[in-house]
Amino acid sequence: MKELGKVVTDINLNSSVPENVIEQIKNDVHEHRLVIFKNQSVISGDRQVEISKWFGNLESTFYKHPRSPHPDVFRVSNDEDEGCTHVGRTGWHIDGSFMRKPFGYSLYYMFSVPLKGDTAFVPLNDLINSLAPEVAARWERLWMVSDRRDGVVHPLIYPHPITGLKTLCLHLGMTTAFVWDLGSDKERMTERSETVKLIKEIYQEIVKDERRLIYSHKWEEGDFIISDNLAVGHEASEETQYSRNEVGLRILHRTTIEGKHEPHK
Ligand SMILES: O=C(O)CCC(=O)C(=O)O
Ligand SMILES: [Fe+2]
Repeated sequence: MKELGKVVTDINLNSSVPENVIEQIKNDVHEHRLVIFKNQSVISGDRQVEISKWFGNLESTFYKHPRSPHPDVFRVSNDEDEGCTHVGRTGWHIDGSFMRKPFGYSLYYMFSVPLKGDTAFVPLNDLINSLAPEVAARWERLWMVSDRRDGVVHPLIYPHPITGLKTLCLHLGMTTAFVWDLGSDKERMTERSETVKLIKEIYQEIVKDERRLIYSHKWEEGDFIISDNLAVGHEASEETQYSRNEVGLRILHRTTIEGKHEPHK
């Protein structure tokens, strides 16, 4: 199992980054699924948007908090006067699973670093490879139905559009049902109780063996993370909601890049 994430210490994202280095970063994002830039000085909303554009067009579906530094920056916080609270706490997910084409990349900059408040990431291909064959075979027969917008339906397991590696389209907090065997004569939508059971099963597979598949990122001053959103699931830890008085102010700036691919088998 390849370790999740590459740590980069020799790039200053505030200086102009040469084209060939940008290409290398893009390759690294697909190969390592997370690229973690350390020791950045303050990255403005405008600069985060510029960096994000290396990866495509921004797509901003979130609530625009008045304190957001840029209309395309989602401002997440543990203080509702500073940003949106309770984000990413309803379950393991990829960003934009409610879209026909989920976001290709998510970029995260911790503008104000709290004492506690990790973001946890799980590599989805590793998760699939860790499943018992019987479980993998069942999951291959499932499609998720989003509880948002028009209730888009995505295959739970599908090949990543760029790497070709199997990945998951999931949101354990925003799935209203699953469909078994979509498009076949065995097609069937789950009832609530079966939906809940499947969500629990997926959750258990993610956290099994003392969370050995999970990388929990403890944020440090100057961290900037670019993720291959289709290849890693994530969840905001419980500590992300601890109060400002207890752990200090947490402000995360997130940008998301328009997906180019509809997940398909
Ligand atoms: O607050 C976090 O650590 C992550 C929240 C989240 O899921 C997101 O910003 O997409
Ligand atoms: Fe998220």
